Amino acid sequence: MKLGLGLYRHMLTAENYRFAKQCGCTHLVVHLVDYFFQGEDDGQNQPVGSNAGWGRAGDPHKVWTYNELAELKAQINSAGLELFAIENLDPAHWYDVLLDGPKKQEHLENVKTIIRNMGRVGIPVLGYNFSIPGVAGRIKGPFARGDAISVGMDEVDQTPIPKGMVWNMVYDPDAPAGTVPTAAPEQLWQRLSDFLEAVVPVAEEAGVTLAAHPDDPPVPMLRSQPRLVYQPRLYQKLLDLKPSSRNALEFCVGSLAEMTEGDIYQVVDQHSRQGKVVYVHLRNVRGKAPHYRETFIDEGDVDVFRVLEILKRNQFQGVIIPDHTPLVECTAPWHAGMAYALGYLRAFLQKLDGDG
Ligand SMILES: [Mn+2]
Repeated sequence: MKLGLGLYRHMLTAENYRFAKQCGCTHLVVHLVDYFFQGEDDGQNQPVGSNAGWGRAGDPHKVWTYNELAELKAQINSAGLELFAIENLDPAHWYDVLLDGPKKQEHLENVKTIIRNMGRVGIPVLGYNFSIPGVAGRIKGPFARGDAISVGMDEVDQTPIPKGMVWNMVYDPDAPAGTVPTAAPEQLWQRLSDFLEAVVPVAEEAGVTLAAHPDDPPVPMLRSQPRLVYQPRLYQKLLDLKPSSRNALEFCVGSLAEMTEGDIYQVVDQHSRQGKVVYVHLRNVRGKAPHYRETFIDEGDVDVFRVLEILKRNQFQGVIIPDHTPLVECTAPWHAGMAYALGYLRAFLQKLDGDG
């Protein structure tokens, strides 16, 4: 098991690479989508946003190129770290895959191009979240120990999504008035199936693994749109839709633990035994959707050491990252939160692995 850190786009700096290295990480998971562009959040916490979304999506005509990915990888490697995964696609590049819109074929080609570029550069994993509303409808507050600012949920926001927005980001600010029509759950599964059918063969050829994040927050409807993986059993449905070693999971322990069905330890065991866990978002949480709070890693409902023991027993070889943490009050709240979680995880990993 390897320890890693997830970095948002604006955090892709030499200083943060050294921070990760100093905290004991060997691997990075990077976000190339700028969730904070023209948004309300300041980039010092995970994006939360409002009904207006996180911010503006990227440039629809600028799919991530071989050169920029190669340069990013070189910078990370020169800091003594491995670039393990790119997490999330930009809504600007694939909105009509999610919405089944007129540009669907073009947008599937965008995803294929990104996967081929990643394969050529040698970035092994693409994390994605197949969701119309995306990560939306959560609240921020002093929910963690010592009133540390964290994220949670109290009620399910069913405000319809305005046209021009998907995955909680605005891809077309000039879209006509109106809202995105509610899809039927079967339609959404069909869209996922179309996506996997088109993209998995390319991933197989490129040597890139697709890793699916479950719904965050895990509720069956959000912003009047159906969701895919809001209970643990639906993760298996996603895998069964397109059996391939390149169709796998970005395994979010926090989101899975927030689900009302299933047992988190059984879910960890099932998918790590299958070899379907590519990388792990490891955070803690108190409560179940739609009433839960993200907590410090050592204070929620999840026995984190038990999760790590199961992963170890099933010979999980991938990367573990802290996902989100509450903000620790000081001059660098995000970094302090991550350093705290990384130290906690590293202690357990050393104990389990005898890994110096
Ligand atoms: Mn997650």
